[in-house]
Amino acid sequence: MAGGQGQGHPSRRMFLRAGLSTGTAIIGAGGAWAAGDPANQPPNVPDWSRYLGDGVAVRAYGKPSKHEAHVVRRDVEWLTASRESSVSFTPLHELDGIITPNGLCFERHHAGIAEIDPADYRLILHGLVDKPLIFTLDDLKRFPRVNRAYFCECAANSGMEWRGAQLNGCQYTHGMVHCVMYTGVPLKLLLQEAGLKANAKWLLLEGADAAAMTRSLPLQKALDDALVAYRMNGEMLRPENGYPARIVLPGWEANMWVKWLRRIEVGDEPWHHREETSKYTDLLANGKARRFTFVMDAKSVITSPSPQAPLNHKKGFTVLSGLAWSGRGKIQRVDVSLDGGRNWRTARLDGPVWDKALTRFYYEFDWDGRELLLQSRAMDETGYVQPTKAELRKVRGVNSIYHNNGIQTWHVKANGEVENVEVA
Ligand SMILES: Nc1nc2c(c(=O)[nH]1)N[C@H]1C(S)=C(S)[C@@H](COP(=O)(O)O)O[C@H]1N2
Ligand SMILES: [Mo]
Repeated sequence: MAGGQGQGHPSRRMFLRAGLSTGTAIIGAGGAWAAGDPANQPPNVPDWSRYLGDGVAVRAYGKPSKHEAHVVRRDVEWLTASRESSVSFTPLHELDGIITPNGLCFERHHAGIAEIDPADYRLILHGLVDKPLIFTLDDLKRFPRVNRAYFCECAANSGMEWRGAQLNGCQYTHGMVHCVMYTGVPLKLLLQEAGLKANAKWLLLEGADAAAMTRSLPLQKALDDALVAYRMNGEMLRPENGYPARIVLPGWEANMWVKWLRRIEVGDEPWHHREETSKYTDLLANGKARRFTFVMDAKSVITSPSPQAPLNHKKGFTVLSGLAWSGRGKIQRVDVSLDGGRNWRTARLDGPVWDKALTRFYYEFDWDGRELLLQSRAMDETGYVQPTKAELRKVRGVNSIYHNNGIQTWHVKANGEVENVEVA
């Protein structure tokens, strides 16, 4: 029967084509039904049902459908001084659930991606310890390991929005965050193996990239929930995310999540390196810079609709979706406003609500086709409520870049287009 139904029933197929091309609402009301090739649509037998497909192992490492080729990390030209010291953003508007696929996790490097041969990989642990140690990757894999999903957010996420609405899309305004399931060794176990001296208080974490990125870490966090991770979402870390091992610091700013981790020094005070003095500090209105702002406060964003994910129906049942997270624990509630913050309704959390992980929320409503000013507001289990941008500026002034967790507003126009705006 390879001849197929299309050829066998020409009159019927022509009728459907004619019906669709005149725009008659045969099925549904949306424009989406008119799209595509009617020859492949019911009741016809589509092309892809007529031939055998690729066999197994032709695609030895699976990739997304070619129709999803637009779902990629993107950068912003004016933020890209050089490829080696730059950032690419997670396409949040194209994703659902809470886990970020490995190939779509935003990347931020200061000196490009270090290409490390795992056979040559070494992690040195020294300083105020009884017994300095050098671990190979195999050594790390012989420690008891844990699996935990955590969000990782650059402190500069939304930083370009501090003085006003700027970038048109949640990929750019909020896409310096990802959430994957890490497999790794609790850092505490490595420190126990080496034995801490009584005066140990801080650690220095150093990367093996050409930037040798370094940050000071309070010992308390290291003994609490820090991991030396080597897997993300089951497979080994991607080179761009620190292969073969990186530090994971749940809820803390991503700059401290040193990738390509090569050295941990135990000391009794912080080192005051570049990334914690010149960078990753917040200049306040009084001219003083706030330092060591480790924790990422509760934040949320509506990922759809959003500027890169406009509404393509004119009114009716509409699904609003977004993400919320907090460096202080679990998300307790997310509220959504359709009118720029005048009225709030409680969104529906769906999927696991995990400690310091992205949390997915939905709000379904009947859109009357009029303009909307969409906002979301996260609350975490400590009772902290995500502030408005105005509230943030009142406390922090306008000189900041980092730690902008203000409420985002999307303006949905009557034609379904969406724009990044601020409401007074
Ligand atoms: N060794 C090293 N670690 C690093 C960096 C770096 O440039 N070198 N960048 C930091 C910054 S600023 C961020 S935001 C995160 C980004 O992690 P990701 O690339 O996995 O998203 O890594 C951090 N760890
Ligand atoms: Mo960062």
